[in-house]
Amino acid sequence: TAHAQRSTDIVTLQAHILQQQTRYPEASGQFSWILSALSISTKMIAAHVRRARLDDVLGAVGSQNVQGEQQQKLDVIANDILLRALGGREGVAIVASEENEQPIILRSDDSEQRKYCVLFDPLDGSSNLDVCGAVGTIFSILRKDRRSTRPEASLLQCGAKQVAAGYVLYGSSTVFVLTIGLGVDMFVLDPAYGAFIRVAEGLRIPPANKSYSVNEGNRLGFPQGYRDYLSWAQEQGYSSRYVGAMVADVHRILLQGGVFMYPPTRKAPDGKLRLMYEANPMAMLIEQAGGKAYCAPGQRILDIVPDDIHQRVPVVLGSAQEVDHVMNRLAAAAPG
Ligand code: P6P
Repeated sequence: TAHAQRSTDIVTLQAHILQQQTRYPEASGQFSWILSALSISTKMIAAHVRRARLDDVLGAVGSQNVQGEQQQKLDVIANDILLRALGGREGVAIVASEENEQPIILRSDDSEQRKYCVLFDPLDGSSNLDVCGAVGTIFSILRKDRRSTRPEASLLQCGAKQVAAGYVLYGSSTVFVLTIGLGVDMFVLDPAYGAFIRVAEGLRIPPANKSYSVNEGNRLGFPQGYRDYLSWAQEQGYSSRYVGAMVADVHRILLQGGVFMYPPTRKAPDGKLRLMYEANPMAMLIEQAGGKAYCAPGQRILDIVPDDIHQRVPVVLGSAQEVDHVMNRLAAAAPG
C-alpha cells in the first residue's frame, strides 16, 4: 500500500517533477524534461558562481550586452549553459534570454513536437557578483501559440498564460522555487551530492509584514504616490530591506511577507525590470502563494499584453495587504 507522504521523506526535484507529471496521464514528458534541464543548468551555474573569484571569472568581459550593460563573464557562461541544456530538449521551440536581442528559434522542422517557449534571465543581479552578493536565475515557460504566424509572436503572451515560472537564488544556500500553477514549492541544493531536496510545498506568503523593499536612492524621481507611500510607511514604523538583486529581494518577501517595488524613475520611466523574464515569472509565483503583483492601480502584471520581449514595467508585488497600501496611495495621488 502506498504510504502516506511523511514530511521526513526525501523528495528530490526530479522525483517531484515526475510525481506532478503523473497527474497528467496524457503528458508526453516534454514539460518534465524542460524542468529537469533547468535543474541541471542551475546546478552548473551554482558551481560557477561559488567558484567565481577562484576562476578569475569576475570582472567585465569587455563587451556590452543588448541592454547596454557591462557584461560579466558569468552572465555569458550562465546564458550558454541554459541555451545548451534547453537546446537539447525536444519540447523547446523558442528560447529568449535577457542576454540576447533576438529570441532563438530551435529547429522548427519537427515544429509540432516543439510545444514550449522558455524565457529567462540567466544571472539576474550579476553586478552583485564582484562583492560576493546574492544573484539568481529567473525563468518563465509558455506554450507555443500555434495560431501565431511568426514564432517570435508566440512569446508575446500575457503572464497569465505561463505554464510554469520560477527562480534559483544563489545565496547562502542554492534555492530552487517553482510553480507549475498548482502552488509554490521550494527545494534546496545539497552540494554534497548535487540534488535539489524539497523543503516546502504549497508555500503561502504571509498576508502582511511591515517591511518594504525599494531603492530609495531613486525616491526623488518616483511618482508622487510612491513618495506618499514611503512617508506613510515610515510613519507606521516599517523596516526597509533591499539587496539590489530581484531574486533575493523577492525570495525574502515570499518567505516573510512585505512589499517589493521597482517604481518608474527619472532614468527608467517604465521602471527597470523586464516584463517577460522578471516581472511575469515573479508575479505568477507571488500570486500562486496568495500575494498580489501590480504595475499600477487596478493593473495586474499578469494581464499585461506584451509588445516587445524586452519591455520594462513598474513592479509592486508581495503580501496582498501591503500591495494594497501602495496601490491606495498611487490611486489617491493619480492626476485627474
Ligand atoms: P537598482 C539587477 O540589476 C536588477 O535587474 C534586479 O535584479 C534588481 O531588482 C534591480 O536591477 C536593481 O536595480 O537600480 O536598484 O540597482
